[in-house]
Amino acid sequence: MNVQTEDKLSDIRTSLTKVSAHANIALIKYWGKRSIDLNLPATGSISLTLDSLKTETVLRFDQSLQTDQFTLDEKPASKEQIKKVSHLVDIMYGSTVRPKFDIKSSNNFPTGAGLASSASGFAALTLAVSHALELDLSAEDLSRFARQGSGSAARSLFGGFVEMKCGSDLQGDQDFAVQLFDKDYWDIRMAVAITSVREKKVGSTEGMIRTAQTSPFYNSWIDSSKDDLNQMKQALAEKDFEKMGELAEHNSFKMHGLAISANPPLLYWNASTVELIHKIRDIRRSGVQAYITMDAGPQVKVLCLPGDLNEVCDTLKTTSGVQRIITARPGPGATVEVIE
Ligand code: 2P0
Repeated sequence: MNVQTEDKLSDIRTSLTKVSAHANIALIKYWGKRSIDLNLPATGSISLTLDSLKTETVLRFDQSLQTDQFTLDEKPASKEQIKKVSHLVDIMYGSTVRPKFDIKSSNNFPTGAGLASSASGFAALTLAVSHALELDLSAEDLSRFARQGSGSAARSLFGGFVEMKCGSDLQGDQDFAVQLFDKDYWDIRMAVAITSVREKKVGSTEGMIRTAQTSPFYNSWIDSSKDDLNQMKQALAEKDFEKMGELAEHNSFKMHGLAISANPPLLYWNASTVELIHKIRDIRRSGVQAYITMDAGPQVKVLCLPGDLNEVCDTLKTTSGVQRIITARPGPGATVEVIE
Protein backbone atom coordinates (compact mmCIF):
# COMPACT_ATOMS: atom_id res chain seq x y z
CA MET A 1 0.00 0.00 0.00
CA ASN A 2 3.01 2.27 0.39
CA VAL A 3 3.52 4.08 -2.90
CA GLN A 4 6.20 6.58 -2.06
CA THR A 5 8.91 5.35 -4.43
CA GLU A 6 10.29 7.51 -7.25
CA ASP A 7 8.86 5.09 -9.83
CA LYS A 8 5.42 5.41 -8.30
CA LEU A 9 5.58 9.19 -8.22
CA SER A 10 5.56 9.23 -11.99
CA ASP A 11 2.57 6.85 -12.05
CA ILE A 12 0.23 9.21 -10.25
CA ARG A 13 -2.60 10.44 -12.39
CA THR A 14 -2.28 14.17 -12.69
CA SER A 15 -5.48 14.15 -14.72
CA LEU A 16 -8.88 14.88 -13.16
CA THR A 17 -10.72 12.18 -11.27
CA LYS A 18 -14.41 12.81 -10.64
CA VAL A 19 -16.26 10.66 -8.15
CA SER A 20 -19.71 10.62 -6.61
CA ALA A 21 -20.87 9.13 -3.32
CA HIS A 22 -24.16 9.22 -1.46
CA ALA A 23 -24.85 9.89 2.19
CA ASN A 24 -26.11 7.11 4.40
CA ILE A 25 -28.36 7.18 7.42
CA ALA A 26 -27.78 4.60 10.12
CA LEU A 27 -30.62 2.29 11.15
CA ILE A 28 -28.39 1.04 13.96
CA LYS A 29 -26.14 3.89 15.05
CA TYR A 30 -22.40 4.23 15.53
CA TRP A 31 -21.73 6.36 18.59
CA GLY A 32 -18.42 5.69 20.34
CA LYS A 33 -14.87 4.76 19.46
CA ARG A 34 -12.54 2.11 20.84
CA SER A 35 -9.51 3.82 19.29
CA ILE A 36 -9.28 7.45 18.34
CA ASP A 37 -5.94 7.09 16.49
CA LEU A 38 -7.24 4.56 13.94
CA ASN A 39 -10.86 5.70 14.28
CA LEU A 40 -12.12 2.26 15.33
CA PRO A 41 -15.81 2.09 16.27
CA ALA A 42 -16.92 0.77 19.66
CA THR A 43 -19.96 -0.89 18.06
CA GLY A 44 -21.01 -2.18 14.68
CA SER A 45 -23.65 -0.23 12.75
CA ILE A 46 -26.11 -0.73 9.88
CA SER A 47 -27.07 1.96 7.39
CA LEU A 48 -29.15 2.76 4.34
CA THR A 49 -27.44 4.64 1.50
CA LEU A 50 -29.75 7.34 0.07
CA ASP A 51 -30.09 8.12 -3.64
CA SER A 52 -30.89 11.84 -3.32
CA LEU A 53 -28.13 13.01 -0.94
CA LYS A 54 -25.05 13.23 -3.11
CA THR A 55 -21.46 14.47 -2.91
CA GLU A 56 -19.43 15.10 -6.06
CA THR A 57 -15.69 15.38 -5.74
CA VAL A 58 -13.11 16.32 -8.35
CA LEU A 59 -9.46 15.59 -7.55
CA ARG A 60 -6.20 16.40 -9.27
CA PHE A 61 -2.68 15.82 -7.95
CA ASP A 62 -0.40 18.61 -9.10
CA GLN A 63 3.40 18.55 -8.62
CA SER A 64 3.55 22.32 -9.07
CA LEU A 65 1.29 23.15 -6.10
CA GLN A 66 2.97 24.30 -2.87
CA THR A 67 0.05 23.47 -0.57
CA ASP A 68 -3.01 21.24 -0.63
CA GLN A 69 -6.09 23.00 -2.01
CA PHE A 70 -9.59 22.04 -0.90
CA THR A 71 -12.79 23.79 -1.93
CA LEU A 72 -16.00 22.67 -0.23
CA ASP A 73 -19.35 23.80 -1.64
CA GLU A 74 -17.53 26.44 -3.72
CA LYS A 75 -15.86 28.04 -0.70
CA PRO A 76 -12.29 27.53 0.53
CA ALA A 77 -12.37 24.84 3.22
CA SER A 78 -11.29 25.66 6.78
CA LYS A 79 -7.78 24.78 8.02
CA GLU A 80 -9.31 22.03 10.14
CA GLN A 81 -11.12 20.52 7.15
CA ILE A 82 -7.97 20.64 4.98
CA LYS A 83 -5.98 18.99 7.78
CA LYS A 84 -8.41 16.05 7.97
CA VAL A 85 -8.40 15.55 4.20
CA SER A 86 -4.59 15.90 3.94
CA HIS A 87 -4.16 13.34 6.72
CA LEU A 88 -6.25 10.75 4.88
CA VAL A 89 -4.38 11.39 1.62
CA ASP A 90 -1.05 11.01 3.50
CA ILE A 91 -2.20 7.67 4.88
CA MET A 92 -3.32 6.43 1.46
CA TYR A 93 -0.15 7.69 -0.25
CA GLY A 94 1.99 6.15 2.47
CA SER A 95 3.96 9.31 3.22
CA THR A 96 3.54 12.97 4.06
CA VAL A 97 6.06 13.71 1.27
CA ARG A 98 3.82 13.61 -1.78
CA PRO A 99 2.45 15.78 -4.59
CA LYS A 100 -0.13 18.30 -3.38
CA PHE A 101 -3.77 17.96 -4.33
CA ASP A 102 -6.49 20.23 -5.62
CA ILE A 103 -9.91 18.96 -4.51
CA LYS A 104 -13.29 20.48 -5.24
CA SER A 105 -16.17 18.85 -3.43
CA SER A 106 -19.82 19.81 -3.31
CA ASN A 107 -22.93 18.45 -1.65
CA ASN A 108 -26.47 18.81 -2.97
CA PHE A 109 -27.64 19.07 0.66
CA PRO A 110 -26.60 21.08 3.78
CA THR A 111 -23.06 20.28 4.96
CA GLY A 112 -22.33 19.44 8.61
CA ALA A 113 -25.95 19.60 9.79
CA GLY A 114 -26.58 15.98 10.74
CA LEU A 115 -27.16 14.77 7.18
CA ALA A 116 -24.06 12.59 6.92
CA SER A 117 -22.02 14.90 4.69
CA SER A 118 -18.80 13.53 6.17
CA ALA A 119 -19.90 10.02 5.18
CA SER A 120 -20.44 10.80 1.49
CA GLY A 121 -17.56 13.30 1.48
CA PHE A 122 -14.87 10.95 2.79
CA ALA A 123 -16.23 8.02 0.76
CA ALA A 124 -15.91 10.09 -2.42
CA LEU A 125 -12.45 11.28 -1.39
CA THR A 126 -11.19 7.77 -0.64
CA LEU A 127 -12.37 6.41 -3.97
CA ALA A 128 -10.97 9.41 -5.87
CA VAL A 129 -7.54 9.12 -4.21
CA SER A 130 -7.40 5.38 -4.76
CA HIS A 131 -8.05 5.91 -8.49
CA ALA A 132 -5.67 8.80 -8.85
CA LEU A 133 -2.89 6.85 -7.12
CA GLU A 134 -3.88 3.73 -9.05
CA LEU A 135 -4.05 1.72 -5.85
CA ASP A 136 -5.42 -1.73 -6.44
CA LEU A 137 -7.55 -2.01 -3.32
CA SER A 138 -10.19 -4.53 -2.32
CA ALA A 139 -13.56 -3.13 -1.21
CA GLU A 140 -12.59 -3.99 2.38
CA ASP A 141 -9.31 -2.09 2.18
CA LEU A 142 -11.01 0.88 0.58
CA SER A 143 -13.54 0.98 3.42
CA ARG A 144 -10.75 0.71 6.03
CA PHE A 145 -9.20 3.85 4.53
CA ALA A 146 -12.56 5.65 4.36
CA ARG A 147 -13.12 4.77 8.03
CA GLN A 148 -9.97 6.66 8.94
CA GLY A 149 -11.46 9.77 7.35
CA SER A 150 -14.83 9.35 9.04
CA GLY A 151 -16.37 6.23 10.56
CA SER A 152 -19.64 6.49 8.65
CA ALA A 153 -17.77 7.03 5.34
CA ALA A 154 -16.78 3.36 5.27
CA ARG A 155 -20.50 2.60 4.81
CA SER A 156 -21.11 5.16 2.02
CA LEU A 157 -18.78 3.32 -0.35
CA PHE A 158 -21.58 0.79 -0.76
CA GLY A 159 -25.15 1.08 -1.96
CA GLY A 160 -28.31 -0.20 -0.31
CA PHE A 161 -28.13 -1.69 3.19
CA VAL A 162 -24.64 -1.79 4.67
CA GLU A 163 -23.03 -3.15 7.82
CA MET A 164 -19.97 -1.58 9.43
CA LYS A 165 -18.18 -4.30 11.34
CA CYS A 166 -16.57 -3.75 14.71
CA GLY A 167 -13.42 -5.74 15.42
CA SER A 168 -11.96 -6.58 18.82
CA ASP A 169 -8.28 -5.64 18.47
CA LEU A 170 -6.57 -2.29 18.09
CA GLN A 171 -5.17 -2.94 14.60
CA GLY A 172 -8.45 -2.35 12.77
CA ASP A 173 -8.19 -5.33 10.41
CA GLN A 174 -11.77 -6.35 11.22
CA ASP A 175 -13.22 -2.82 11.11
CA PHE A 176 -14.61 -2.44 7.61
CA ALA A 177 -17.99 -2.18 5.91
CA VAL A 178 -19.81 -4.76 3.79
CA GLN A 179 -22.96 -4.56 1.73
CA LEU A 180 -25.82 -6.60 3.20
CA PHE A 181 -28.36 -5.98 0.40
CA ASP A 182 -28.13 -3.84 -2.71
CA LYS A 183 -30.27 -0.80 -3.50
CA ASP A 184 -32.87 -2.81 -5.42
CA TYR A 185 -33.47 -5.32 -2.61
CA TRP A 186 -36.31 -3.48 -0.86
CA ASP A 187 -38.29 -0.50 -2.09
CA ILE A 188 -38.57 1.57 1.06
CA ARG A 189 -38.43 5.35 1.40
CA MET A 190 -36.97 7.93 3.69
CA ALA A 191 -38.34 11.46 4.06
CA VAL A 192 -35.91 13.92 5.59
CA ALA A 193 -37.33 17.03 7.28
CA ILE A 194 -34.70 19.77 7.45
CA THR A 195 -35.34 22.03 10.42
CA SER A 196 -32.02 23.90 10.44
CA VAL A 197 -29.11 24.20 8.04
CA ARG A 198 -26.73 25.57 10.66
CA GLU A 199 -23.61 23.50 11.30
CA LYS A 200 -23.81 21.64 14.59
CA LYS A 201 -22.04 23.14 17.61
CA VAL A 202 -20.51 19.86 18.75
CA GLY A 203 -19.26 17.55 16.00
CA SER A 204 -19.74 13.79 16.13
CA THR A 205 -16.15 12.97 17.07
CA GLU A 206 -16.13 15.36 20.03
CA GLY A 207 -19.63 14.23 20.98
CA MET A 208 -18.63 10.57 21.00
CA ILE A 209 -15.55 11.24 23.11
CA ARG A 210 -17.51 13.30 25.62
CA THR A 211 -20.22 10.63 25.83
CA ALA A 212 -17.70 7.85 26.50
CA GLN A 213 -15.98 9.92 29.18
CA THR A 214 -19.04 11.18 31.04
CA SER A 215 -22.22 9.19 30.43
CA PRO A 216 -23.11 6.63 33.10
CA PHE A 217 -25.00 4.70 30.40
CA TYR A 218 -22.18 4.28 27.90
CA ASN A 219 -21.38 0.63 28.70
CA SER A 220 -25.06 -0.36 28.46
CA TRP A 221 -25.23 1.30 25.05
CA ILE A 222 -22.24 -0.72 23.83
CA ASP A 223 -23.59 -3.96 25.31
CA SER A 224 -27.12 -3.57 23.93
CA SER A 225 -26.04 -2.57 20.44
CA LYS A 226 -24.86 -6.12 19.60
CA ASP A 227 -28.38 -7.42 20.03
CA ASP A 228 -29.84 -4.47 18.05
CA LEU A 229 -27.44 -5.24 15.22
CA ASN A 230 -28.45 -8.91 15.04
CA GLN A 231 -32.16 -8.09 15.25
CA MET A 232 -31.82 -5.53 12.46
CA LYS A 233 -30.05 -8.02 10.20
CA GLN A 234 -32.93 -10.41 10.80
CA ALA A 235 -35.58 -7.73 10.10
CA LEU A 236 -33.85 -6.84 6.84
CA ALA A 237 -33.48 -10.48 5.79
CA GLU A 238 -37.22 -10.99 6.45
CA LYS A 239 -38.19 -7.62 4.90
CA ASP A 240 -40.22 -7.06 8.08
CA PHE A 241 -40.92 -3.33 7.84
CA GLU A 242 -42.54 -2.96 11.26
CA LYS A 243 -39.70 -4.76 13.01
CA MET A 244 -37.08 -2.76 11.09
CA GLY A 245 -38.80 0.56 11.76
CA GLU A 246 -39.47 -0.04 15.45
CA LEU A 247 -35.90 -1.13 16.03
CA ALA A 248 -34.39 1.78 14.05
CA GLU A 249 -36.51 4.24 16.03
CA HIS A 250 -35.67 2.63 19.37
CA ASN A 251 -31.95 2.57 18.58
CA SER A 252 -32.00 6.23 17.54
CA PHE A 253 -33.81 7.34 20.72
CA LYS A 254 -31.36 5.25 22.74
CA MET A 255 -28.45 7.09 21.08
CA HIS A 256 -30.02 10.47 21.81
CA GLY A 257 -30.81 9.44 25.40
CA LEU A 258 -27.16 8.48 25.74
CA ALA A 259 -26.00 11.79 24.25
CA ILE A 260 -28.30 13.76 26.55
CA SER A 261 -26.83 11.86 29.51
CA ALA A 262 -23.31 13.15 28.68
CA ASN A 263 -21.98 16.00 30.79
CA PRO A 264 -22.40 18.70 29.54
CA PRO A 265 -25.37 17.18 27.71
CA LEU A 266 -25.47 16.83 23.94
CA LEU A 267 -28.91 17.90 22.84
CA TYR A 268 -29.11 17.89 19.06
CA TRP A 269 -32.86 18.63 18.81
CA ASN A 270 -34.73 21.90 18.40
CA ALA A 271 -38.42 22.65 18.97
CA SER A 272 -39.40 21.50 15.47
CA THR A 273 -37.59 18.20 15.99
CA VAL A 274 -39.78 17.51 19.03
CA GLU A 275 -42.97 18.57 17.25
CA LEU A 276 -42.10 16.28 14.34
CA ILE A 277 -41.53 13.35 16.69
CA HIS A 278 -45.02 13.80 18.17
CA LYS A 279 -46.66 14.15 14.76
CA ILE A 280 -45.08 11.02 13.35
CA ARG A 281 -46.10 9.06 16.43
CA ASP A 282 -49.65 10.41 15.98
CA ILE A 283 -49.97 9.30 12.35
CA ARG A 284 -48.58 5.92 13.32
CA ARG A 285 -51.36 5.55 15.85
CA SER A 286 -53.78 6.21 12.99
CA GLY A 287 -52.28 3.34 10.98
CA VAL A 288 -49.44 4.83 8.89
CA GLN A 289 -46.26 2.79 9.16
CA ALA A 290 -43.77 5.60 9.71
CA TYR A 291 -40.70 5.41 11.93
CA ILE A 292 -38.26 8.08 13.07
CA THR A 293 -34.50 8.14 13.09
CA MET A 294 -32.28 11.11 14.01
CA ASP A 295 -28.55 11.75 13.95
CA ALA A 296 -26.17 14.35 15.36
CA GLY A 297 -28.38 17.22 14.28
CA PRO A 298 -31.99 18.49 14.46
CA GLN A 299 -33.26 16.87 11.25
CA VAL A 300 -35.92 14.17 11.45
CA LYS A 301 -35.73 11.25 9.05
CA VAL A 302 -38.82 9.14 8.56
CA LEU A 303 -38.76 5.59 7.24
CA CYS A 304 -41.90 4.55 5.39
CA LEU A 305 -43.25 2.40 2.57
CA PRO A 306 -43.79 3.97 -0.89
CA GLY A 307 -47.59 4.08 -0.50
CA ASP A 308 -47.34 6.17 2.70
CA LEU A 309 -44.76 8.68 1.45
CA ASN A 310 -47.27 11.37 0.45
CA GLU A 311 -49.02 11.28 3.80
CA VAL A 312 -45.71 11.40 5.65
CA CYS A 313 -44.57 14.40 3.57
CA ASP A 314 -47.90 16.19 4.15
CA THR A 315 -47.38 15.72 7.88
CA LEU A 316 -43.80 17.02 7.77
CA LYS A 317 -44.83 20.02 5.59
CA THR A 318 -47.41 21.23 8.08
CA THR A 319 -44.95 21.37 10.98
CA SER A 320 -43.57 24.76 11.94
CA GLY A 321 -39.87 25.23 11.34
CA VAL A 322 -39.57 22.65 8.57
CA GLN A 323 -37.54 24.38 5.85
CA ARG A 324 -37.26 21.65 3.28
CA ILE A 325 -38.19 18.02 2.75
CA ILE A 326 -35.98 15.62 0.85
CA THR A 327 -37.29 12.21 -0.13
CA ALA A 328 -35.02 9.32 -0.88
CA ARG A 329 -34.90 5.71 -1.98
CA PRO A 330 -32.09 3.23 -1.35
CA GLY A 331 -29.15 4.61 -3.31
CA PRO A 332 -26.00 3.38 -5.07
CA GLY A 333 -22.45 3.04 -3.82
CA ALA A 334 -19.62 5.42 -4.62
CA THR A 335 -18.61 5.49 -8.29
CA VAL A 336 -15.89 6.98 -10.43
CA GLU A 337 -17.76 9.10 -12.95
CA VAL A 338 -15.05 10.61 -15.13
CA ILE A 339 -11.32 10.39 -15.51
CA GLU A 340 -9.99 12.96 -17.98
C1 2P0 B 1 -24.11 7.06 12.45
N1 2P0 B 1 -23.26 9.21 13.27
O1 2P0 B 1 -24.03 5.84 12.68
C2 2P0 B 1 -23.92 7.99 13.61
C3 2P0 B 1 -25.20 8.40 14.23
C4 2P0 B 1 -23.94 10.36 13.80
C5 2P0 B 1 -25.06 9.85 14.60
O2 2P0 B 1 -21.62 8.22 12.20
O3 2P0 B 1 -15.86 10.73 14.27
O4 2P0 B 1 -18.97 11.77 11.20
O5 2P0 B 1 -15.77 11.09 11.81
O6 2P0 B 1 -15.93 8.79 12.74
O7 2P0 B 1 -18.73 9.27 10.89
C6 2P0 B 1 -21.37 10.49 12.50
O8 2P0 B 1 -20.11 10.22 12.78
O9 2P0 B 1 -17.84 10.38 12.95
C7 2P0 B 1 -22.08 9.24 12.66
P1 2P0 B 1 -16.27 10.24 12.93
P2 2P0 B 1 -18.87 10.41 11.79
O10 2P0 B 1 -24.39 7.51 11.33
